[in-house]
This record gives sequence, structure tokens and C-alpha cells, in this order.
Amino acid sequence: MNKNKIRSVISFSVYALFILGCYFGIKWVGNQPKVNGIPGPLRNVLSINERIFTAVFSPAKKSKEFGLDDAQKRVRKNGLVGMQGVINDSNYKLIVIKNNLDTLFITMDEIKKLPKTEVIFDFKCIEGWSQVTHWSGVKFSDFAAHFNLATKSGNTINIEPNEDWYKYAGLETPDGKYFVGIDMPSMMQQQTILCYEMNGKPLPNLDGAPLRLIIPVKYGVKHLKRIGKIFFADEPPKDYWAKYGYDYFAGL
Ligand SMILES: Nc1nc2c(c(=O)[nH]1)N[C@H]1C(S)=C(S)[C@@H](COP(=O)(O)O)O[C@H]1N2
Ligand SMILES: [Mo]
Repeated sequence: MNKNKIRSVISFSVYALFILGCYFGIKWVGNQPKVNGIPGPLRNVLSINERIFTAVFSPAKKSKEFGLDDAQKRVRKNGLVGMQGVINDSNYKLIVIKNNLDTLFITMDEIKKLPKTEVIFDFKCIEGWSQVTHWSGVKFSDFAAHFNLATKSGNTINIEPNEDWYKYAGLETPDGKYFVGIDMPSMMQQQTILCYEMNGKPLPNLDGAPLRLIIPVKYGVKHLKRIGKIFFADEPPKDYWAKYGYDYFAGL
């Protein structure tokens, strides 16, 4: 064989080995035990992402905000899981499980008495669309400080990440059909709000009335509409879309 032929044989073999490697590699990943709906090795990549994000995440860092004129007047209504029927302020109480011994039932009047903040940001859905939208409500960190939530001591004074914090908050619709789990640093971030107004007006039913989560550091999937219950845990609470293989952290 001349030099050129040898070169062709070598490059063909390398190529063939590469293809075989890919084939068996993908097969191997696909055959690994599933963790939360996707093969373990892929889940590990997502978990590593989550660890890196969490390590560099600071609640002091803000998502980009926009002006009033940038905000869409016609806001998309996307996910409708857990949104059957209508709930008014008057027949609503937010259930907050502080810990095993203590559950609060909080009215919209109590929530609206707390300082109001607004946020105008680029709302991004994992499906690919985004729009600048305008929301108002109470900062979750103010709400937590007022009712002494999210901490094991039941004395919520420090909004910087600390050992006293539970690691996660879990939120669910009143019917329990849609649910999310969120890491506490993102929950306590200063732009995360329990929201009851959109474009300066009471939140329309399908946008999440009477109360929804707005959390600009996360993709849309985490912005739970119509909050029925909030609880705290050190283990990741169940999460609707993570169950189908989406990234649990869903950070931006
Ligand atoms: N209760 C409830 N909240 C939900 C969903 C849902 O299906 N049910 N979908 C989520 C998803 S995927 C997105 S993108 C946003 C959409 O919010 P919007 O309808 O206000 O645009 O809501 C989130 N919150
Ligand atoms: Mo979404």
C-alpha cells in the first residue's frame, strides 16, 4: 500500500470508531436509570449546572429592568394547569406552612398592606418566546420577614443567604395540579414578588389571580400562577416540569 492509501485507511478507521463510539455512547446514556424523567448522566449535567449557578448566585445581583413604555399591553396567557374556575380575593386565603407545627392562613388584605414593589422585566418561557411585562406585589423577602418565614429559627431578619434558611420553597395551586420547587436564594432575591397586579391593574384570572409568583431570575415555568400553598424544605420540593425532564433549577 502506498502512503496515501494507508492514510485513507487510518482516517476511515478513526471515523468509523468515532461513529461507533457515538452510537454506543448515546445508547449507554439512554439505558442508564432515569432520575426525574431523564437518564441519570444527563440529570447529573443539569445538577452540576445548578451547583455552579448557586455558587456564583448573589441575591444582590438584579435581572435587567425595563421602562413602563417597554411593557406589553397584551400579555400572553400560557400555562393553564391548575387554573380551572375563578378565585376572588374575598374567598381566598394563602396557606403558608411555616413548619410542622405552624400553618398560617393569610388574606389578600394582609398581603396588600405590605410595601408594594413593581418589576418590569423580560419574561422568558422555555418554549422560546419572551415578552417585557409589568407586575406589582410584595417582595417575597419582605413577606417572609413580616411573617417570619423560610427560616428554621422562625426569626427571619437576615435576607443574605445563611444557615438558618430552609434550602427550598415549594409552591402549589389550590387544587395541587401545578407545583414548583425553588431554591431559597432565588426566592429571596429582591425582584421576586408575590404579585397581585399586572400593568397597574388587578391581576386577571388567567394571569394568576388572586396571587402569583414573579421571579425574574427564572424561566416562566417557575412563575406559578394562583398560589394556594407555600411551604419550606431542605429537600427539593416536587416540580411539575422537572417531572417531565426539564431542568429543575430553570435559572436565567
Ligand atoms: N398554575 C399555573 N402556573 C403556571 C403555568 C401553569 O400551567 N399553571 N405555566 C407556567 C409557564 S410554562 C409559563 S411560561 C408562565 C406563563 O405565564 P403567563 O400565562 O402569565 O404568560 O406561567 C407559568 N405558571
Ligand atoms: Mo413556559
